[in-house]
Parts: sequence; structure tokens; C-alpha cells
Amino acid sequence: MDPIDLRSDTVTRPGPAMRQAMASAEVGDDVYGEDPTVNRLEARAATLLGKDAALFVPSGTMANQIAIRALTRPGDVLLAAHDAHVLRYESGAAAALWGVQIQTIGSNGFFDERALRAAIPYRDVHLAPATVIAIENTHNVSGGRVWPCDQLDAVARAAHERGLRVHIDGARIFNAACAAGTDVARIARSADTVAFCLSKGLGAPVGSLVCCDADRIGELRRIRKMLGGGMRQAGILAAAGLHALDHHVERLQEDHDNARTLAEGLAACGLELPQLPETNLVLFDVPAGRFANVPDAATFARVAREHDLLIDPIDRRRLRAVTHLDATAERIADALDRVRGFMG
Ligand code: TLP
Repeated sequence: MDPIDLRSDTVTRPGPAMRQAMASAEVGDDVYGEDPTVNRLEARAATLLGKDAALFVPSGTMANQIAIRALTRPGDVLLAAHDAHVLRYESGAAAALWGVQIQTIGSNGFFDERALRAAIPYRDVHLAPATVIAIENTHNVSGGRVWPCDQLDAVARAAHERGLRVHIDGARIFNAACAAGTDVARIARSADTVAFCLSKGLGAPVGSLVCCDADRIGELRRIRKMLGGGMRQAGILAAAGLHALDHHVERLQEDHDNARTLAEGLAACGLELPQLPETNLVLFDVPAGRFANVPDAATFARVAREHDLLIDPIDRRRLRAVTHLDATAERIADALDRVRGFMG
């Protein structure tokens, strides 16, 4: 059977047109700022996000960490949701690299301005100062949920009033914009820095951008170099990113529609959905004691793999399936047939 990989939207492979764009990219040495394709991508990203400048980096993790370094000093507190990517899935980078402590806030990825005000430590010599908040949009662990723009703006305003900076981890910000019926600049409007990934729903093989104001970009560039993220003829990768922005943004609604179909199909098989998907991430739970052959999430993943269907568990009962460019409506229908086959 042909494998169907729904572990993440990071698994997409560049198709022939994207590879053609990469092969014919004009390149130069980007550490000297001389790669014309990287320069074009950075200018394009800055315009799209409504910021002055952007920096091309290898990964979303590096994008977030560069922003965190630029917005903090060692000993500072960063406020983020308890299951934020910057806290749970970046190998402890903020603490290990920058001496930044993360204090959690809100529940299920979201918080409002009241919770933010309450979480900011008062100024006292004993207390570490909170200097930045990170907002993840869409929020991964909650199942790709979207921050309402007004809530995001209100939280950012409250942060700025208290002298905190705002970073948006917008790894999937184009999915957020598509679901909210708005553009990414609207979402990014109140952020000091915003990171987004080309290598997820947009289908590029590598790359993320950090966007910011003109006075910050030099510092971001220096931190990228410090991390070893200065690449040379990176235009080959940037060309894939430009191709993705040209051809893979408009189609994101398809991924969201496929996620909805997948969620409904899984529910019809007796799996439990904490909510219907808003974007391209589908969370579902294996109910306790219902299926003798599939008692928990790990077993579901193992049995699915035996049927060439790849879906990762995220805890004992819960799994996450992700729709993407290479998971067409037909492949999602096929995935559901496979689940029906082994769930009986
Ligand atoms: N998320 C990956 C895994 O790391 C969990 C995935 O499969 O979803 N911010 C957010 C919100 C992310 O979801 C991710 C990747 C990143 C940052 C980091 O991007 P990369 O993988 O490019 O470092």
C-alpha cells in the first residue's frame, strides 16, 4: 500500500515546479547579503507581514529563538502558554541558550489581557522581570486553533502598556489567516517580531522567516550568525519559499476542508474529537475501554502504521493527524478507509 503520512505538514516534498524554481535560482553569498533570491524572499515576507524587514533562517525553532534573544536579557521571564512550542518543543533552548525562564499563562494555548496583567510579576529586586510574551497562532497543541484578532490585539496592547514586547510564533500564520478570513499582516500588526514557516503548510523543504522593524533586523542577523544559521548560496532554498508563497497560500483552505472531512470520518468510527478542526490539525482520542484491539493512542499509531498510515500520538489517549499539500482529498478518503478497516 502507498504510505499516507499525516504525522505533520512538515513531511511534504517539493514537487517538480518547486524543484525547477530551486534549480534555476540566482544565488550569491547570503552572509554578505548578496543572494538576490534570499533578498527577494525577505523583502516579500516583510511586505506580506506588514513589517519593515525579514530574515531567512533554516527553521521555525531558530526563528523563535532569534526573536527571543533579541527581545530579552539573561534572567528575564518570557510569558507563554503552558504547551507553547517555545517551551515544550524547542529542547529547552530559551533556558539553555539565553538564560530566559518561561512562565506559563492561560490554558489550552490562549489567554486574555486580564490573565496577562495578573501574570506579569511586580517590580521587585527578588523577581525576574517579564519582558516578552509569545503568542502561538495557530496554536499547535490545542489542535491548530486560531487566535481571534481582537483578543490578540488586546493582549498585545496590555503587554506593550506594561513595557513587554510581543513575539508571534506564526509557524502556521497563513493557516490562521485563511481560517480567520483575513491577511497575515492583520494578525501580525501588533507584534514586535513574528516568525513563520515555509516548510509546513506552504510545502517548502526548508526555511522560516523572522519579521521585525527596521531597527531590529541588524541584531537578528547577528544572532542568526551566532547560532550558525548564516547560510551561503541559500537562494536555492529561498526559491522554494518564493514558489510556496506564489502557489501554496491560496490552496490552504483545501487542507482545512480535508481536515474537517478526516475529523468527521474519525468520529464516525467511534473516535472522540475534543473539537472540530479550525485549520489543518486534527486531534482525536481513543476512548478508554471501547476498542479491544486498539486500547490507547500508541496502539492506534502502531496498528495504523501496519496499514501504511502514519499518525503520531501526543499523549496516552490523544493523536494528532495533519493535512497538507501531499494529502489530497482522495488520500484522506483512503486514510479513512484504512482506519475503518482496522477499527472494524
Ligand atoms: N512543529 C512540529 C513539531 O516540532 C512539533 C510539528 O510537527 O508541528 N512553532 C510551532 C507552532 C511549530 O508547530 C513548530 C514545528 C515550530 C515552531 C518549529 O519549526 P521547525 O520544526 O521548523 O523548527
